[in-house]
Amino acid sequence: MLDPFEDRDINTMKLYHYPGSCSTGIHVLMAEIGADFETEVVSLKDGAQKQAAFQAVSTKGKVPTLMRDDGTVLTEFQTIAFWLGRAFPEAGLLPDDVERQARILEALDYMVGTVHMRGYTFLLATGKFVSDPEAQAELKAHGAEVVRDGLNRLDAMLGDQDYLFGDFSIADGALFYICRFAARVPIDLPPRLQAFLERMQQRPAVQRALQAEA
Ligand SMILES: N[C@@H](CCC(=O)N[C@@H](CS)C(=O)NCC(=O)O)C(=O)O
Repeated sequence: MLDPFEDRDINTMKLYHYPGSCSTGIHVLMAEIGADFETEVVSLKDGAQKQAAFQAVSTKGKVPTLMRDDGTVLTEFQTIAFWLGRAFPEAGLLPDDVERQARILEALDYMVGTVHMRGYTFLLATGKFVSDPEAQAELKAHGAEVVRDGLNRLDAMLGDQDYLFGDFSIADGALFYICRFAARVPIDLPPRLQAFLERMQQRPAVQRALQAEA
């Protein structure tokens, strides 16, 4: 088996990602934290997630995947975001208060587990699930409905705030990629989410992450 720890300084975190995918949300959070980290692109379009080199890191074959500075690996967007928030408290991306933490995790789960997995995935990767054209059309319609409903709910949650929970938090990493995915459908973002997307793109850390992905 290939050794993912070989030839690297295991004191540096490493984000396995694919530009423009959901892993951009974690990339942005890591840039905001400002800690040292390396990145490695897992080329999803070439099937690298299923190949031995990345399977040696995570048999789930998904990005984002984070190898931490002790060499242990974390998967799942919400878990990585929560760990980053707790492990780097000085960055202020996750408030201490348990009620606020619960609400942030609730929003993260909704964005990743529902809007992404049951919305965008059914809409944009329909062929992974069904081959019959009629069933595909039904699944796409279902995915589109979940995405539209999700964007409207998130727009209402954001309201007149700059970020989903007032101050910038780990939830905004997920909202950022959820908003970016809309252009792929394409679906117009509700106005407050469009303004959020533009606000995010003005943040220096977000610009650094996007430049690194370009
Ligand atoms: N539940 C995982 C899902 C992540 C996920 O679906 N990532 C996509 C990119 S947006 C992926 O790696 N797809 C590769 C594949 O399914 O083969 C999470 O929350 O991190």
